[in-house]
Amino acid sequence: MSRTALRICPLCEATCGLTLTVEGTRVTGARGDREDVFSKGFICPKGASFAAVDSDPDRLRTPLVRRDGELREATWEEAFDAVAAGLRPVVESHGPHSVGVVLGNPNVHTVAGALYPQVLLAGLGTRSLFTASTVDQMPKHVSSGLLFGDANAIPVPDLDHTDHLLLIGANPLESNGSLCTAPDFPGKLKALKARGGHLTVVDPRRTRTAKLADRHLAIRPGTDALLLAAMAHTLFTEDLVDLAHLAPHVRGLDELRAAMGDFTPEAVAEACDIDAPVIRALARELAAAPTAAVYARIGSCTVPHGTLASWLVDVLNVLTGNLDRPGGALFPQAATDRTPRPAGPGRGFALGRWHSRVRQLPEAKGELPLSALAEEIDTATDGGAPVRALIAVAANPVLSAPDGDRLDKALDSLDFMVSVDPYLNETSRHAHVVLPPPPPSQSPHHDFAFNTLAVRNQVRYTRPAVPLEPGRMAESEILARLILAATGMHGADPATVDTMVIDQTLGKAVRERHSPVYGRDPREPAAQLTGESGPERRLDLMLRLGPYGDGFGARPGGLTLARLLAHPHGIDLGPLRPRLPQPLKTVSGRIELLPEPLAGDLPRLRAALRERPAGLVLVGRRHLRSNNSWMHNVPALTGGSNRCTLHIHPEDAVRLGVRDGADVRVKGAGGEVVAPAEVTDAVRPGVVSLPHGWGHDRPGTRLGHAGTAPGVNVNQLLDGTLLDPLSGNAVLNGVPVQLAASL
Ligand SMILES: Nc1nc2c(c(=O)[nH]1)N[C@H]1C(S)=C(S)[C@@H](COP(=O)(O)OP(=O)(O)OC[C@H]3O[C@@H](n4cnc5c(=O)[nH]c(N)nc54)[C@H](O)[C@@H]3O)O[C@H]1N2
Ligand SMILES: Nc1nc2c(c(=O)[nH]1)N[C@H]1C(S)=C(S)[C@@H](COP(=O)(O)OP(=O)(O)OC[C@H]3O[C@@H](n4cnc5c(=O)[nH]c(N)nc54)[C@H](O)[C@@H]3O)O[C@H]1N2
Ligand code: SF4
Ligand SMILES: [Mo]
Repeated sequence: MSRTALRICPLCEATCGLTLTVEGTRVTGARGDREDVFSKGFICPKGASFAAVDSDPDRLRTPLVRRDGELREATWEEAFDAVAAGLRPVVESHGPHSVGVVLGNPNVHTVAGALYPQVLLAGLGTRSLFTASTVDQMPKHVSSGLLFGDANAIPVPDLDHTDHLLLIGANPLESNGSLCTAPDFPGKLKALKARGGHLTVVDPRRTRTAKLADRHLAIRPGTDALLLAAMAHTLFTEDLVDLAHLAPHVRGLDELRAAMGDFTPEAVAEACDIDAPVIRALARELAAAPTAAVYARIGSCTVPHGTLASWLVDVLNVLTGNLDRPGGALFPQAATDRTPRPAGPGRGFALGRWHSRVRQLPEAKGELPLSALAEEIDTATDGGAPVRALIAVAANPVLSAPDGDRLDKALDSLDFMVSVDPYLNETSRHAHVVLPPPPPSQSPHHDFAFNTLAVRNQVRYTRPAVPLEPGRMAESEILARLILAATGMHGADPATVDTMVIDQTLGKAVRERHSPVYGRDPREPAAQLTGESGPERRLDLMLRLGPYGDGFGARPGGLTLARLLAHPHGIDLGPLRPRLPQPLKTVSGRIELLPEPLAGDLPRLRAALRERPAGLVLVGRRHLRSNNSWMHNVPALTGGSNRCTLHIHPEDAVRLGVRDGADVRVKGAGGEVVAPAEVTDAVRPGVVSLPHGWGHDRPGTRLGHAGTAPGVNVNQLLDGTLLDPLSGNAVLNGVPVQLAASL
């Protein structure tokens, strides 16, 4: 007997609703849920392969504990005993900063990843936090922190309504979108064109997204900040600046005008390899469009001027009056956002409140650069203890961060390491304890993170599609028990973690004037909470205190978990709406157009006006049927065009004697790799491209299929020294490399 069950897809940021086919306790198929209020039936090949991803036989079923040097199957009790015995002595002898925490990308795709890591960090008190954000979007957080006073206030392009989209360093036809949650991003771009809108794509590669564009500019990698500065310059000199409704909320316009002075289109043209008249045209088109949005993603972030580029994106949205207006770029309002406080000055955003031990790199948003993880383990200094123990949750930095070989050795030298991961892979193979979460079909789903980045306000929640298999433990319980084991409360009831968070949240809310529970006894709303589990009660709490919530009776008819459960396909909360000045938390209460740290970084950008790469530079790429490092073990998603090849332009191939299909040796500062060449004019001359997340040939992993076509680890070409200085983000694109034919 088969049945169907709803499940939001966790495999990328688009958050499509799936209808799963379930036979007994196994998911056997997936199709798009046509009634989903947001995705309306859209699905991509990854979502369609949900069953294969979910039932991969290499997923671990039981915890592994290292005994006599070998990882062996163990009970949960043995595993958590080993975690407590491994972590506590390190904390007690070397202090909390000697325990590192590494959080990977899938944490933003799970309920557990949204609800527990912050509790772990607060309980441990460690400053040694490293996440995938510093190989990804940290520059955007820093620019938002400085501009708006809130690192998480990220404007999202109003894809459904805009007349003009300038899309930079993103390839949503493969990635399905990022920091812009939009099921069927491809369809939305086609609809933009069908309604007479205009799409410009800036990318050194002629991607599938670029092929859709009215205009594609194959920029030289790493120079987007120059291009954007020259566009701002043009708006100023041609008197095209029109703040419109934003005028009362903006500070620093004259200072910004002066700071852009040197960045004339002529001055940047050669560095960007884009003609000055084209740059002027881009600026004029942006200003002339009835509504427009500038949107930039990973190709603009993972570069030497990532924070400046991220800042200039929003500067252009402000200068053209497109920030916070329909059709422009707006701040979403998610159902689990905190109760909006009244508009007014805030505390602002601080950078560099502490520094890494070895290279003295500044923290950003409480994090140290992932590129510094290896040295924080393997290098002794006078300034405190190195990282001696590591907690890795959903992270594979051996492949996703620079110089995996060095990290490999560093991880091997740790006193203790625990990985919460479904796979024994390149990173978790170093752990002393591996705690495997259940597959997604056995986990609940709600997009805490992505609803704050969605092109339409909506809320959806799906309970596990099938019950937990015997012997499995929910990831929320795994993380709650891990928190207890790490903080000296090993063996306590994991439910106490949720109760503690609920008590703290309500205890604070009853003292906040703008809270719907202001002045009430916290025990009274606590008693109203519903839900079958701790995480569900916490979701109920957030929904009820949130902007659409029932305020525990203060706003009858408002959102509650019970109401959400009564709408299995979700609840639509309407299009993005203007929200300023409420989201601003700068000290001035306004948008700071030229914050001091960014002004301080401009001399480096001025110097870049004269820089030209001497040889080839490397950029990355994604494939629709991939997801970072962890989906190469599913046969349905590999093969065909999803291969780890080096894209090289025909002119460069001829010049260097590289033949299509032949192996090429690629050298970078951190090492070398050998990959087959794929000669294609989809990359511009002077640029080669390798995808990331490959290199599945290390011993001691359990990834049967991935090992059959392992590919190479592109991040071995990096040595971890190239960073965007303000955000600590790794430079992964526009990296100098040398090629040689391989013998
Ligand atoms: N050269 C280059 N490098 C890059 C990038 C690039 O563009 N170019 N992109 C960067 C970006 S954007 C990112 S986000 C990072 C990603 O870097 P990471 O987060 O380190 O890597 P992922 O491959 O996403 O996988 C993380 C781990 O999560 C595990 N996992 C999967 N599902 C779950 C789950 O439900 N629970 C738990 N606990 N674990 C799970 C997987 O098995 C895997 O071990 O890589 C970065 N690295
Ligand atoms: N299929 C698939 N989907 C994914 C992922 C995946 O691995 N596979 N990963 C997910 C994750 S974690 C993330 S963060 C998102 C990322 O989502 P996107 O940002 O859309 O990622 P990419 O597809 O890598 O597109 C980045 C583009 O930037 C270009 N580029 C490189 N350097 C430069 C530069 O200097 N300037 C400009 N203008 N462009 C440049 C590259 O050629 C590439 O086409 O995708 C998510 N979705
Ligand atoms: S686009 Fe993303 S969320 Fe939608 S089905 Fe594909 S992988 Fe899943
Ligand atoms: Mo990412």
